[in-house]
Amino acid sequence: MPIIDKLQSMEILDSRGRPTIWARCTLADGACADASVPSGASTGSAEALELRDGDRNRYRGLGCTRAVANVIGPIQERLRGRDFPDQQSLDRAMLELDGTANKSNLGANALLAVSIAFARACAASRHVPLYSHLADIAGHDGRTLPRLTVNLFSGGKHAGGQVCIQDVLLVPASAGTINQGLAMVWAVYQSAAELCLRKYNTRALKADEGGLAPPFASTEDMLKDAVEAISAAGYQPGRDIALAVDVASSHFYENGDYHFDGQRLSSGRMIDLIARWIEQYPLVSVEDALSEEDWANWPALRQAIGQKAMVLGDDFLCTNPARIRRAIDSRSANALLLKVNQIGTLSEAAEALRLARSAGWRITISARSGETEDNWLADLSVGWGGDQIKVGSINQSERLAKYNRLLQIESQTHWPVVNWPA
Ligand code: 2PG
Ligand code: MG
Repeated sequence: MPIIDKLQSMEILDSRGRPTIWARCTLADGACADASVPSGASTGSAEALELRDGDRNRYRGLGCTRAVANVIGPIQERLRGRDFPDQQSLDRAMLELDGTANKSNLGANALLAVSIAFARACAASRHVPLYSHLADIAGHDGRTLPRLTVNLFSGGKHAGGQVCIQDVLLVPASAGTINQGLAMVWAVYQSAAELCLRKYNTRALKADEGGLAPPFASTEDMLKDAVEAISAAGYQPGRDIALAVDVASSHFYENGDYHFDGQRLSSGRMIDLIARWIEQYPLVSVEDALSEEDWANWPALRQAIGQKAMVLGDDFLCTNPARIRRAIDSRSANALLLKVNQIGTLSEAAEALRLARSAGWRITISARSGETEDNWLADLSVGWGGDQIKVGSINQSERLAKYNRLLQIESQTHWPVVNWPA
């Protein structure tokens, strides 16, 4: 039985150079493991609270020393010496201690660091890989690897807003393995970098997640250029490599309108636009096409494009079981973007996963724009049977740590990549 002997924690820096939190959990049997927590920039308003210090004189208020102190102090005091037979009992104890709906007391960042470090320590104690242990937590028994969705072009909050939408991603649809998928994506990324130099006279300027971010004249150009880069790399758009987009539309939604490429679009016109993109471009997944507040129009969005593409909710759902339940009941989406730090503990994220699966939804397991070199997300994507994994681009070590871990898992298991899109 896992008894917690000690918790340690400290402030570290994420891929944007902003503070985040690291924790180490040591069990009474000597098993010991670490975890680092990522952080978003284009966050949903229903996300659990990420506790920051607020001291403007240090990291402009972004310090995480209060979250660290919560781990070493109250959380450790509550957990130390206690026996937690499973992940749920550990997470429940922390939630009770926090006592708030949005984790504003202890901080979702503090809770998640402990939640994941504990899971890893338990995996070490059982002498099983982390993905197997995570599969047990979620009650998942599949043996597949997720399909890659890799950021090619960036805009929105990750690229200084030079264009409205946040990501255009490559989906190596014909790749049978992670290894093959990465090689295909790499080739397209090189073509796209050459295209940027030729068309926009920009060197490979990279956004927060490593995507290319030239000054596109319009969003439509971003999509056209992606298709051109796929062809230039010798692949057939749609058949070999498809596209996905994160519209991240909550960030340009104001007073009921979408302020898109210099126009004001109603929800209906926004849906028409996305439906046209699906006809014109090899798009298989559309994330946050409507705002997190625009509940009334999500059912029409799903109705319009749900047969052809994943209608994926990120800011809209915030990995929050209550929001997912409402979206299932109102037939508002057909896929969940799962980010554990949006909700704060592994157990609650596992509940979100089960709920989405029970409705037959697809799952994308996602990193954040502010990441660390920790690679637990790769294990999570395998252990929880993600249909897709979204980690950002194919550069920068905080992204590559996850891809490299996926390669490692692939070489050990030889499991196939999920057959999606079929
Ligand atoms: C998103 C994520 C990852 P952030 O919107 O899907 O790309 O961004 O971590 O900034 O919320
Ligand atoms: Mg998103």
